[in-house]
Amino acid sequence: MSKSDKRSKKDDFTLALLQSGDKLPLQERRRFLKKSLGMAGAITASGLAGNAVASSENTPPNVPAWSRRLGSGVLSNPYGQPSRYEADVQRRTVDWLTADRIASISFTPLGDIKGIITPSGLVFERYHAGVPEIDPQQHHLMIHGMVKRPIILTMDELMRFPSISMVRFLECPANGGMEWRGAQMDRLQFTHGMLSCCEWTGVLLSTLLEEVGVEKGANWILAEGADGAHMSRSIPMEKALDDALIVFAQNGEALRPEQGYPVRLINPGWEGNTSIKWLRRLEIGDKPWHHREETSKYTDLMPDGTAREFTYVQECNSVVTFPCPEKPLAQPGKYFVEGLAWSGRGRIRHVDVSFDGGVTWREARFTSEVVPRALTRFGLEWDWDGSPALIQSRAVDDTGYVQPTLNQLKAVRGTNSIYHKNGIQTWKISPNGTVSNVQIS
Ligand SMILES: Nc1nc2c(c(=O)[nH]1)N[C@H]1C(S)=C(S)[C@@H](COP(=O)(O)O)O[C@H]1N2
Ligand SMILES: [Mo]
Repeated sequence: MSKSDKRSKKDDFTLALLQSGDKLPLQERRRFLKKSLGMAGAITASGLAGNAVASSENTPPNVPAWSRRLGSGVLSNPYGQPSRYEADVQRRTVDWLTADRIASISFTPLGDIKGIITPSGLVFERYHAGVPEIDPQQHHLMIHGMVKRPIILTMDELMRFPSISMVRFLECPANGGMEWRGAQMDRLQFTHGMLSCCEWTGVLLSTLLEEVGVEKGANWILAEGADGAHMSRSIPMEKALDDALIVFAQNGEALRPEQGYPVRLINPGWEGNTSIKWLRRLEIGDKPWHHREETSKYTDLMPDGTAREFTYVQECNSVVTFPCPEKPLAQPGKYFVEGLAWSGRGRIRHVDVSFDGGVTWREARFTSEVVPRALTRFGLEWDWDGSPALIQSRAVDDTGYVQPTLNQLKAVRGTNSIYHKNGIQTWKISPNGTVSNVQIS
């Protein structure tokens, strides 16, 4: 039997469509419409009730305009870009948050992202003195202090060490920090978008420490950036010997300038500010440095007036990404509610979702791989009857830590903090399907 004989009736029909070049003859069209009406029942059952297709020249069974002409050729876009119809999927900033864009933050559009990898161009950006333009030929990484063989590495030399890749989230501890005293952001992008998850490639810091030979009593490492802010953080040796990574690539390509090109530190699961970008210097010492970025900033003011220092780990957190303020519900019916969960301590073990503000809970299922210290996607079916709802998610990690309610968190932390707000998020669904950011007491 030849290949063409194997072709099914359906293929013939498709072929007819392609060859007809224009509208179908009336008879064919009726036959097609009958078929699609037959399908309507199935569509309803899957929750797409009432999806009225506006008919146009490009609506099936017509052959759309773009099938009747040739497309653009290879290399019309040597570095691929998203479709222009996706132009709304972009990083955004909140102007009142910062005085100017040199020391500012832009947010990841979490509501638009699929899967668990954040495309490089959508990774939130945070910097204290703008993005330096660094020629990798002129950039070096110096490792010195309490070591036997201090070195100054070129980027080529760095890349000759054995490298590894890992998918890990990166979160600024200020994520959600504008809402300790009440809800005020009107998009998921702004309530939780200081968060991304990439595949990072680089050399384990432990590999480089072996190369330089750490002296006895050396327990801390200062990481310093080459940007105008000289962003510097003290990293305990334990983390350096565990999974700290000296990263030169992200999602399969060189780091983006915004993310620290040509080299940065990634401390998986730890507050983003410790993951020093444009890394130029690692100093090995016997005590922490108590630098500006770990005293005046990135400490947590507690209710008793003391401040917590070195609060590195990003605790277990989660958020519903659909529905969300920028993705409202069109009408009552069946939906697949989705969200993201993550924990700086390891894997996500369990996620529950509530539709009544935390009175009752239903177990969600994972819809992505469950990778330690990475974003984990979850989802569950929901039949919305059109009545008001309060949607929440609550994650548990593999240490058994349960994501707290906002009130539980405030009972311990008060409301003077900026950082490390991992309380349960509430979205309020109104009968007209709009979604708003609320806090419930
Ligand atoms: N050199 C340097 N490193 C830096 C910063 C900076 O301003 N300068 N910002 C830090 C902060 S506060 C965060 S949250 C992360 C953000 O990383 P990203 O911009 O790749 O998302 O980088 C960290 N590393
Ligand atoms: Mo940050």
